[in-house]
Amino acid sequence: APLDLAIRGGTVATAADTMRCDVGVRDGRIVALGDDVGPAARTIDAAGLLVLPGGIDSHVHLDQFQGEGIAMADGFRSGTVSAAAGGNTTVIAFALQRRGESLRAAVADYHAKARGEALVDYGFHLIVTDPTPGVLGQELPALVKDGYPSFKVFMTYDDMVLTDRQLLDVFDVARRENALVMVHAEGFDSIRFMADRLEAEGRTEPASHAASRPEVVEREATHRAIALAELAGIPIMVVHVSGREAIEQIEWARRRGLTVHAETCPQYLVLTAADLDRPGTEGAKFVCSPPPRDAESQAAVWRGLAGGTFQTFSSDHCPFRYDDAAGKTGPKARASFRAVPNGIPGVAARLPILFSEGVVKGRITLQDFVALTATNHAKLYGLYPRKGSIAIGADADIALWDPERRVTITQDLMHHGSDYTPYEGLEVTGWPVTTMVRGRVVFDGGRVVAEAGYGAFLPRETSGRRASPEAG
Ligand code: DUC
Ligand code: ZN
Ligand code: ZN
Ligand code: ZN
Repeated sequence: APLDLAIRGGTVATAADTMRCDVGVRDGRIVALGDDVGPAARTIDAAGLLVLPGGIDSHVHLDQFQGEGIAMADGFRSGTVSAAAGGNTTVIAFALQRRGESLRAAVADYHAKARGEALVDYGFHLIVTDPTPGVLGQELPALVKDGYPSFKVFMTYDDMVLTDRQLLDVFDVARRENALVMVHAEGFDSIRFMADRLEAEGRTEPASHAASRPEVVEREATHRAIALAELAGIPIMVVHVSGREAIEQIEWARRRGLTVHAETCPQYLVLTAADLDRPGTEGAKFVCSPPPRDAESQAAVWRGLAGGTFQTFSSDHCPFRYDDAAGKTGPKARASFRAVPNGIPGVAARLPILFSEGVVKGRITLQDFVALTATNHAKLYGLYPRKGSIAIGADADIALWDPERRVTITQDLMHHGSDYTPYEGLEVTGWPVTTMVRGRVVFDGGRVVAEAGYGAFLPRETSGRRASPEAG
């Protein structure tokens, strides 16, 4: 039978190779790769373009409960449109357990939020905030088997922080069930101590957000998370690693033979703490946790991306409206950095920033780029080999990428619900022109071309069948 689709004349890049070849698609899957894949009902001319595995962003927050009166700026519709606009074909969002709530109920809630809304495929990590005996003994083991083999835990925030004992109890479930734990490593008491002190000194401006959680706060928590994981006998994933000091802890753990995976994000490459110190309340546009650091830490993050310290590069897309952050949530938000919600949008900017600053500037290879933005996400989080590569049998999840297009990042190109982008004005080379999910073009030439709800939920596999990530 003829193919449904042939992508002809492009250059295919995977985590292992770059090759000139055509791609044949039938029933949503890649069924042929080669010089001549034969007749097809439809042809896309990819001359001059890279044919990349669609981006997998394994760290995005969509419609996640933030506390009374604070709304996230993207639900599953606008958030996945933004993802597709940025060349992504899969996102893994979070299902947040609220304290006192069953984890099962939380998962049902987030499915309801996503149903009929998503443009790209999606999965859920679980955020465990209340590890009761029922959660540890029944809910988590059952949910891992149902396709949620990864949990995030927090070492800070009033309504999320776990004690060391609770972390160990969750880690122990992960060990038994072969799940992967993602750790938010910043120390709760250290941050409160620093924030109280800054507030007492009248230092309530947005820049104090960064001052209240310096690198030592992240370094201490990273070290503690690694030690607890060693004690429990599990690998961990340290998410949103911001700079030199946390990297040193991760590299130290690796030298000890421990399996510590690490993720970093665009804000740690192109923003610094000085951005939080912009005039007025403008700095609130850059409030995320951990905060961006300094030029020395940016250089350390680049070394970690090129040298294999980091397996994944994610956006940590966590969108709010500046008008809300700076004003609408009331005088309190203006009155103190402590009231500004923590998070910035980035799902549409992630790939262009890493491609331009990394591949074009010669800091990482094209193969590193593909591993860091797609393949390793699929491998670590149980989606490989269906997702994350261009290979026979894989879903035809593809970003057609113009490696030479020069673009200035602006708010209107992001297609997200935030009313700003922290990357406004950044000039990049390389841009996604067409995004295809399971053989269907969903975003093309700056426009949505498939209906909301096309994106499907992806149950994921546990680490028993999880492939190892590419070395960097
Ligand atoms: N952690 C995240 O992963 N995202 C936003 C805020 C936070 O603390
Ligand atoms: Zn976090
Ligand atoms: Zn690893
Ligand atoms: Zn996050």
